Amino acid sequence: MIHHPHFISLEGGEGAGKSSALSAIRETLAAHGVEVVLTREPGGTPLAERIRELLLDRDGEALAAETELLLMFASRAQHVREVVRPALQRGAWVVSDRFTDSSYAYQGAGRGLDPTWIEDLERRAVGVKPGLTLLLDLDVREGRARTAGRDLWPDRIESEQDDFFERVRETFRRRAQAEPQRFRVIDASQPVDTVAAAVRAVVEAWLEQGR
Ligand code: Z5A
Repeated sequence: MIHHPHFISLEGGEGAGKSSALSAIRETLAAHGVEVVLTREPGGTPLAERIRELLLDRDGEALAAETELLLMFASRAQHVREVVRPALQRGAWVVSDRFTDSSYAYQGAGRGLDPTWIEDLERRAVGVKPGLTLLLDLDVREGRARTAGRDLWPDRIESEQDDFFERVRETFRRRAQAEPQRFRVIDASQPVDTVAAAVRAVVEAWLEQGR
């Protein structure tokens, strides 16, 4: 498993504020004159975006947890080969809105699937980890309150209950504790500008460390 220093992922629960954090990461990197590829999961390539539609469609056939996990990894395998690796190989930085940590949190803890199965898929189908992962940590109810007005038609995963999202949050936090060299946890309950400043400081420190 390669930890690539130019690969950054952003994780967190619903409504944690990933959109403005992504902008802060992109602006900080761009100010240093590097090429930045912004991408997301599930998705990031035309085929992976089609898989995303299957995954989030709340009106379609019910998805078995195992199907959901395998579709997440089908999307990721394509994304890694078509976007992530080629960009890293040409010297660009890649910033992904979610990556494999989300599968441990949502399909592992949320759906109750065996994490050793996820580890195996990660090793065989992905092979790369972000060097840096920013976790926007936020109380579940606060996050859901933020998106309540926006999500009049919540997607399949957003329609889950609070206990599902509590397990997701707990797993992100445990993973961050277990890998402090990769994760930086940011308190996402702070005002938008404060969160953005914290994100910029983390990325600046990461760039400095890589010099
Ligand atoms: N998923 C999975 O299950 N397994 C996997 O392996 C992967 C993903 C990769 C799609 O992801 C779903 O796929 C996701 C996990 C699952 N499902 N869920 N739930 P997504 O990233 O597209 O969906 P999301 O996480 O639900 O995105 P989101 O709800 O849009 O969250 P966000 O990007 O963090 O939210 P935002 O748009 O930046 O902010 C939400 C609102 O809060 C907005 O009105 C902001 O103005 C407001 N906001 C933001 N920051 C603040 C602060 N600091 N204070 C007050 N208000 C704020």
